[in-house]
Amino acid sequence: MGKGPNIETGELIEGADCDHDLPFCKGLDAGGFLGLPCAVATIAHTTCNLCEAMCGLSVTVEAGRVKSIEGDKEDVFSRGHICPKGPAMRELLEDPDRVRRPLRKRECRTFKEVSCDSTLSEAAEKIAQLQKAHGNDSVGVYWGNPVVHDHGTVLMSQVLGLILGTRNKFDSNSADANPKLFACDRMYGDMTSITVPDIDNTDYFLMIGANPLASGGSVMSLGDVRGRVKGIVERGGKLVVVDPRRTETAQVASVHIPIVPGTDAAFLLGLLHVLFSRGFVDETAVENVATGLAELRAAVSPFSPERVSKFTGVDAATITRTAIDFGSAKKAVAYSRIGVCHGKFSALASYLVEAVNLVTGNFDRQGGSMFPSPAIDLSAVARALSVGGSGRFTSRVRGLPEVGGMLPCATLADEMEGPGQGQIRGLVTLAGNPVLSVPNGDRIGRLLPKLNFMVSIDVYINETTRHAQLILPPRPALARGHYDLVLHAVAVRNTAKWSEPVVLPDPDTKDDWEILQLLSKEIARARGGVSKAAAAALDRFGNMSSEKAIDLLLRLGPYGDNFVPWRKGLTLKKLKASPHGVDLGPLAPGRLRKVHKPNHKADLAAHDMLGDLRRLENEMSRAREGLLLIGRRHVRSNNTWMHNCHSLVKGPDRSALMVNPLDAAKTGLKDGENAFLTSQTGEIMTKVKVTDEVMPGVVSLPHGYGHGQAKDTLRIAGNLAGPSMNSLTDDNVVEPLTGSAVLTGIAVTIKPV
Ligand SMILES: Nc1nc2c(c(=O)[nH]1)N[C@H]1C(S)=C(S)[C@@H](COP(=O)(O)OP(=O)(O)OC[C@H]3O[C@@H](n4cnc5c(=O)[nH]c(N)nc54)[C@H](O)[C@@H]3O)O[C@H]1N2
Ligand SMILES: Nc1nc2c(c(=O)[nH]1)N[C@H]1C(S)=C(S)[C@@H](COP(=O)(O)OP(=O)(O)OC[C@H]3O[C@@H](n4cnc5c(=O)[nH]c(N)nc54)[C@H](O)[C@@H]3O)O[C@H]1N2
Ligand code: SF4
Ligand SMILES: [Mo]
Repeated sequence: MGKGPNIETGELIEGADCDHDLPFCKGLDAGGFLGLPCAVATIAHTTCNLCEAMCGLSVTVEAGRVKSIEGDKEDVFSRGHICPKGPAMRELLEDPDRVRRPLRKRECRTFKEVSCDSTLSEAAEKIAQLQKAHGNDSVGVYWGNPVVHDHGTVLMSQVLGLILGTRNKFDSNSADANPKLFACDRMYGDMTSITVPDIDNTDYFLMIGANPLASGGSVMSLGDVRGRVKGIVERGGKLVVVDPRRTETAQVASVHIPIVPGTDAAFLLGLLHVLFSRGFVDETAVENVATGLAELRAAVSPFSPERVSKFTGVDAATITRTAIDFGSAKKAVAYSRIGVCHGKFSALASYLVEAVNLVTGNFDRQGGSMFPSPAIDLSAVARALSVGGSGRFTSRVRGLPEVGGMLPCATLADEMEGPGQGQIRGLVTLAGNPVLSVPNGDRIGRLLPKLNFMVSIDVYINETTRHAQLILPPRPALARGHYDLVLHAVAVRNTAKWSEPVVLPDPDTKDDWEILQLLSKEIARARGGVSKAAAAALDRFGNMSSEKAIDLLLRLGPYGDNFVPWRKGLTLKKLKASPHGVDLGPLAPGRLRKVHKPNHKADLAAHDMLGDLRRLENEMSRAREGLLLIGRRHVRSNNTWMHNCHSLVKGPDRSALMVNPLDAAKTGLKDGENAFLTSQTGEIMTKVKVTDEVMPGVVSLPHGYGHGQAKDTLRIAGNLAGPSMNSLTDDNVVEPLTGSAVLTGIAVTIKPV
């Protein structure tokens, strides 16, 4: 027993239990002074969970409070790199607007604090009532992006999904990576067989629709983002960025190729055309690792650089040169991300990126595209939880396909609005803000108040959660243990790291894992029975700690000791002894392990993929008019939810619409003035920034703004300028194979206010 800090006030509580084993309590990292009381300033090591870069953080903790946060120079993956959001984790922890206790809505529409137990059982009763009266599908769920950033939430959200037994499950992946995962499924036979660029060893990196210097990298976890991206050019390699905007990444690249939004599939077909026609494809070598080469060659033959040039806005000579450089490089890799995943042809384009790597012999080899080998086998976890696969069922109203058991968020509003059996009457949101994130989010905002019941598991009262009757807040990230279950599986180097909590959790609070666990149990109880699979999942995970789950999965993983104890493999205990992480080595060839097609050969001619070429041909023959809207990310922002941190939003307004000087002149717009931006879906007012950063014909707006509606509960964000980009995007338009949202290349018109 010693002095324990109160996390809310930072005060030391005499006689509070201080045998909680946290590094900061015992001064372990300050030089092994075991047993020092909590009041001693110590440095604890953890991992930032805000983006995919997995940066190691060194956190100075004094009397239970976070004093400062820096990059952890000894972190095996991030090597000291952080961005401004890492230190802002302190503000997230201390933000007076962060929800700390469960809340129930009152008649007057404000919230009141209530006890956790009563909220959980109340939520469960309401859900069970609706499901008993109207069927399981009457309760919908929306899981958001931070789910991926917490191991407990990734696992336990699957259990809650099983308990609810509803088809109406939606997630942010349908506005994110699904096209890429779907392409991997078609190419390699599993949605979790995801290739990442071997950035540390490549000579030529073709980056399409991604801006890691702002985003930290995505489906390519990049510790030390700057070092790794700049490293390509510094060691004499070439970085080529294909993007309608001259982004932060394009500025450090060897070449920037501006492209008309939504046309990447045609650009890639042009590249493939040249690679085939100029003899860069070694047929024998490719046929050792892939099937369908002849079909692919035939399919790309109509798409000469000359033919795709007008549509893509990239001249034929540039396409030809890029293909020749790629084909001639010793080790080259193509990679695409959100700019491609948000296009109308997102799945096809993502597939063609894999094809470029395959036909040039850069698949599954050093410096090319490779499969990581994480300490926890994500594919095995996905199989065990029946995640994976697509098109096994479709949505009720529009018949859109599921991916990984989840339906497209672009049809969430339809399922809430469309009457009949299966209409959503109750909603559970988990770490998501669909009002700002989903295409035509305003429509979701109009429908949420009409629900019979809504419960949100979230840390803020924001544009979405303010409509809930109950809000269940989890512990903040710094007060819980952390393992990157998902991100290690898409990392450019194999590492593993467990992070202990760095501040003492308030004993009255629960983390996401516990909230989901208890809610699942309460629902099962209130319903008086659940499906066999759900009961089995609850049986397995319902009483386990999330730490225990990670230990188990590590032991079962490829470096674990469960089956071969004498190998003395990885366990949680061993990871705990290495607070800067454990390096498991560079990426290594993995085709035999990861390609689940006949003879472990990738499929270059999946019929639905090549079948989509006809739709592309149609699009290419259509006339285009007006301006095309694209999104953007800034290093000081994170989707919709980090604008309440003063350190991140201070300084210049970053929400303005970027307009090329030529378009500004045509439309009579001046820098700094306001303009109306109109699409088929809606109209917003925005400030204009005239800049040649964006190519002519394209305008760029960041997503994640539009906080005016949550002014009372997000006191910093609510006063920021900036509309929601998703007031303009159209929920009626989706990529047809995956139902993914189309969030780039939106036709808009603009006029001065
Ligand atoms: N126009 C346009 N739309 C887009 C995009 C775009 O580029 N342009 N990007 C898309 C992409 S890639 C994504 S991933 C989605 C994101 O879509 P969402 O996931 O819906 O949005 P986020 O802003 O990530 O919302 C995160 C929510 O989780 C809460 N939260 C934060 N930490 C925790 C936690 O530890 N536990 C819990 N329970 N809650 C927490 C926050 O308060 C917030 O409410 O948006 C998509 N929408
Ligand atoms: N700072 C910060 N970091 C983040 C996030 C954040 O909001 N802020 N969000 C996180 C999330 S959820 C994700 S999914 C990742 C995303 O990570 P990235 O994929 O790197 O995302 P962006 O930075 O938006 O880069 C996308 C780029 O695509 C370009 N683009 C738009 N349309 C097209 C097109 O049609 N074709 C081509 N070729 N390019 C196009 C845009 O101009 C933009 O530069 O970032 C994560 N990290
Ligand atoms: S790049 Fe920034 S937000 Fe991403 S993990 Fe590192 S510190 Fe966190
Ligand atoms: Mo995302």
